[in-house]
Amino acid sequence: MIVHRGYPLNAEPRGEVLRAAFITPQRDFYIRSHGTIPRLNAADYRLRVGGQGLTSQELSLDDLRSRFPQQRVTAVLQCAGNRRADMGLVKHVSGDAWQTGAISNAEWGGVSLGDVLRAAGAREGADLHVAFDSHDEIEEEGKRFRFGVSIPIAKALAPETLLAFTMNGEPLAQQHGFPLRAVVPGYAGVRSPKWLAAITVQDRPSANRIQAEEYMLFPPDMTKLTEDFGKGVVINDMPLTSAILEPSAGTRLPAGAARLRGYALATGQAIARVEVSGDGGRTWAAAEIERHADAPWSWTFWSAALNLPRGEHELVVRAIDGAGRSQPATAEEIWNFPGYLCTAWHRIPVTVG
Ligand SMILES: Nc1nc2c(c(=O)[nH]1)N[C@H]1C(S)=C(S)[C@@H](COP(=O)(O)O)O[C@H]1N2
Ligand SMILES: [Mo]
Repeated sequence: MIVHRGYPLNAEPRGEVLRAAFITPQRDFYIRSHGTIPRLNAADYRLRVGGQGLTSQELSLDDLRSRFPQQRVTAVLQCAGNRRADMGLVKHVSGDAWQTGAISNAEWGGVSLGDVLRAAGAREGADLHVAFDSHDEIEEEGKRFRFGVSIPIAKALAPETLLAFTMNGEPLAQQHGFPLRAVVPGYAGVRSPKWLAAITVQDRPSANRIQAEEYMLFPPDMTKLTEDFGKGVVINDMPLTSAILEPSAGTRLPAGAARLRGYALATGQAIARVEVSGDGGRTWAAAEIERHADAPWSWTFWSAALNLPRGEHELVVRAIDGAGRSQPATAEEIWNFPGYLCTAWHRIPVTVG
């Protein structure tokens, strides 16, 4: 793992490790934490559920398992800061310099959040939000608080959204939210809270700092000094993206055919095509789709062979979705000071010969 920070623990797998398995083993799955990693006891764990129109309840893990049907969903979790390092090459950005690995794919097992909410009396309502409170303690800019976020109730009731207790058939590891976390497929990783304490249906988004002041897309002319949360767009759905995981940036390759491998991802949609370039994006060739997403929230693995002459080259990848949309060419045109949603064509320098 590339460890960006030991506390709070933030680490990502190296490209070739991430590319080695379509379903990422827990030991290789990226870790993004904002504070403590709580040690919770499964036997006396209770989840509080309540809020507007709901009968308040406290549910044990056994209650969840016995009262609701088991669900499994294969879904990518991706941090909104994935590939922030590329945006930092344009101009300074705040936050950890994630490379291409603040993303992983798992088969999540648990119960449907919608089933649990409906059983407590929840009904769809245009302006309702589902707020999550977690057990971990965070300290930021002199303030101490517990992690909390929210999602619109429509997404909370959607069939893909889970309360998960397993990853790839094993109990969640402590750093991934043991014993229970939410998994909100297609949304930025931040909306999938770990170590859940309480779920509340309410008429407004969570007032927690993580929801109200972070993970927002700000206009390009805004800086930390002129920060205005009223002008931020809450990051929920993740945009189309792709990356080269092999070779890694700066590699020296033998002359001849080079093999490129990576991932591509479109939220809840199929990837129509992946294209690669060996000359900085002047000419392109179609990559092979090595493994289709085969589930709406999973990623696609692609690979391509490029014949490269001796010298310095910039390898590039971009993905195209079913509506013909692609990614922005440069990080410059999407730069924002917290370095979120860096979905520019992924470019890596290599030397051949
Ligand atoms: N309670 C809690 N949930 C959390 C976080 C956290 O710090 N605390 N980090 C969020 C962010 S920003 C991301 S990207 C994902 C990362 O999940 P992982 O560490 O299991 O990969 O968890 C989200 N859920
Ligand atoms: Mo994140």
